[in-house]
Amino acid sequence: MNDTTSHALLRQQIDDDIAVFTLNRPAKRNAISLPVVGALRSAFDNLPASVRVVILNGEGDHFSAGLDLSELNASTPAESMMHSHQWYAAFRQIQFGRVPVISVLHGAVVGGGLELAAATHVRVVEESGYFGLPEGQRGIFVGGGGSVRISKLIGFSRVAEMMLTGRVYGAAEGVQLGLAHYLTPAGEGMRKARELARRIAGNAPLSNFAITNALPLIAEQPMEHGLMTESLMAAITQGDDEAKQRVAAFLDKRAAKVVPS
Ligand code: 1HE
Repeated sequence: MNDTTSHALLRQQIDDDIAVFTLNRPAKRNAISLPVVGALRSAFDNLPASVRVVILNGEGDHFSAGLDLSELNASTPAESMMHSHQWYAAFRQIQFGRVPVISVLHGAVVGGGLELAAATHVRVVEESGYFGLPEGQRGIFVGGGGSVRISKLIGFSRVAEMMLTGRVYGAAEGVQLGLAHYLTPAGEGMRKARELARRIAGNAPLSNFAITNALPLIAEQPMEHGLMTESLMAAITQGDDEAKQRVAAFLDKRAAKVVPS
């Protein structure tokens, strides 16, 4: 199947087992409005069963300028809180959905754009990419899960420093810190993401699910709980027919060995 949907806000291209979702609001630097949040949620809620990996990128010169600041005018505290909860619901579908998500980052990856990137599992940044949290300058606070997710990536002290001083990290620095995993030259991010997506799609789906869904929960658990959860997840994945076939293939010398890259 090769299905391209030119949704106004989120373009969707589904090519068998890999879906490419593109934030498509370049005139506003892919600022994330509630309709964008809704489009993301709907796209991740309705992933076709054939899809094994999603790649998320942004149209134009920037991945995302973050929260659509025009939505902040005239909202009450209660409305603002519910606004955040709509982001949480959508980003939950990204982080804890059925399949791994790779983001391709370039240009501005700031505020809510960085919060969105932090909900993805593998992050590729092109050399034009830069990371910032200008909430302090705007007189607001993170509200898309960043204080939780970005703090888990780089530690709350660095998040605090970024927000307090408006410091912007370049692409290479972002990789060193753990904001992204791979650095590529300009225009090469999608090629790298597709290469990674092919590898991820080649894994057993149950292993991928355990990695994206169980691992972050285990990291939060007290040690003995974590070990128990791990052993349960290990038993479930190992009991799956696909695992048995893959292990047998290795023992019969029919499967690829681990090779240094
Ligand atoms: C926007 C937004 C936006 C651009 N909301 N409209 N995010 C920020 O504080 C980042 C604000 N944006 C910028 O700093 C710059 O726009 C960029 C560095 C990203 C890009 O600069 P540039 O020169 O390419 O574009 P521009 O001329 O600034 O913007 C083009 C248009 O996009 C312009 O609208 P126009 O109608 O005048 O053409 C901008 O107003 C519009 N635009 N960014 C609304 N963010 C869940 S809580 C999360 C909290 C946050 O994310 S705080 C961080 C918000």
